[in-house]
Amino acid sequence: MSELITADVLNDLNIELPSWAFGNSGTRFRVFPTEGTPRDAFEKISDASQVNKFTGSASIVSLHIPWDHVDDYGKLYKHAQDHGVTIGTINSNVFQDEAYKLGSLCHPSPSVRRKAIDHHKFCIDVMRMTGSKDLKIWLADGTNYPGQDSIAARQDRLHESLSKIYSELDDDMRLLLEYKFFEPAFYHTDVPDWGTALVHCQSLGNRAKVVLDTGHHAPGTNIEFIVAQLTRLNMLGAFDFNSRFYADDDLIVGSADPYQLFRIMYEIIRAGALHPQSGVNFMLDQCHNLEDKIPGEILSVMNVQEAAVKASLVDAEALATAQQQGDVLGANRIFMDAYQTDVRPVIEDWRTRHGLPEDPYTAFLESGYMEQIRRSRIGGTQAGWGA
Ligand code: PSV
Ligand code: MN
Repeated sequence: MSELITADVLNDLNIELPSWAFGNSGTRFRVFPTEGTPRDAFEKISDASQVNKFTGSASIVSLHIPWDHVDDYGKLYKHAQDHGVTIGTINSNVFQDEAYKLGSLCHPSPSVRRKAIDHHKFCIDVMRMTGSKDLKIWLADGTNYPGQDSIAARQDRLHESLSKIYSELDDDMRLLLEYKFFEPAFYHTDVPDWGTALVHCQSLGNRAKVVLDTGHHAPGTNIEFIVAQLTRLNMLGAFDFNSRFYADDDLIVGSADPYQLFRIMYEIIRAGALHPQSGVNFMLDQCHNLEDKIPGEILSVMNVQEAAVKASLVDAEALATAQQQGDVLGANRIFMDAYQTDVRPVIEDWRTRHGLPEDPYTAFLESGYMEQIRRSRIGGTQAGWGA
């Protein structure tokens, strides 16, 4: 197989980086700051552009509003351009204001729902100012105790609120709805699963799509099945990639279960969804609680690159034949053969051909950028949750 393998599938791969991965994060027990952490969205974008510079596969940055709120979005847009990246998805944040204690778009009070809808209108304005075409909505809405609120009424309120937001979008903008099975709500969550997200998206219109965050499922869930189902319906709008051992751990993608990442990428490639025109965004949604953030993002991009190349090696013809013949083990061996191939040499070759360092991680560490930001970013307030 080795003479035939190539990493050219990477020509199609463009990963969106979350601005918040460059800020401080932690658990509810402690947020440990790191030296050189950005103080604002400008510095986050500068750091994100380093990931693209060294990997060649990450030229889009996703913002979270109000975490990334700035006075002049035109200036931020220009700053991104000057750093060779574009601003991608705008994430609305309706989970940190005092008013949202009992929810946002599903809240029992019309005035709180109105406030949350207005925040989304503002996010749409930010999209217009930054060239973004995707509005991503993840809600912390839900309840902690049975009987606390009507599950059904909350679904009705959700539909009504989402419809109002959807009607504000320009014709070339999309609404991406993210599901998560629990947390921060512990009894029920208002958008807990892909079925609920799908039902709401379908009732909104064809510019509403589902977001799949790999950390947002019960342990043991077959995520690649969901990918296969949503891609066949043309309803998968975006990924939030990360890795987990227990709950929504937000660890570096591919670190806990590289084989799962491979299986997901296989479904993506099989469905032709890796192509930039497919409408599926590949975003990372990670937190770097202990490790340095930029190297953490670089390693994440490298892990996705590796999984994509491996997945592209599955011999489709041989697999189809084995499947038709009911050759259970033969089919599985074809699949595993691709996963077990060491693709690092062909990826290094792809990088060399594209003027990139063979090992982006080491090249970045040797570039002096970390030392420079540690030295220069003195004072101010480091960005983090709630910043
Ligand atoms: C929620 O857990 C989530 O996955 C959503 O995408 C948020 O916007 C993101 O994390 C950042 O907290
Ligand atoms: Mn997410």
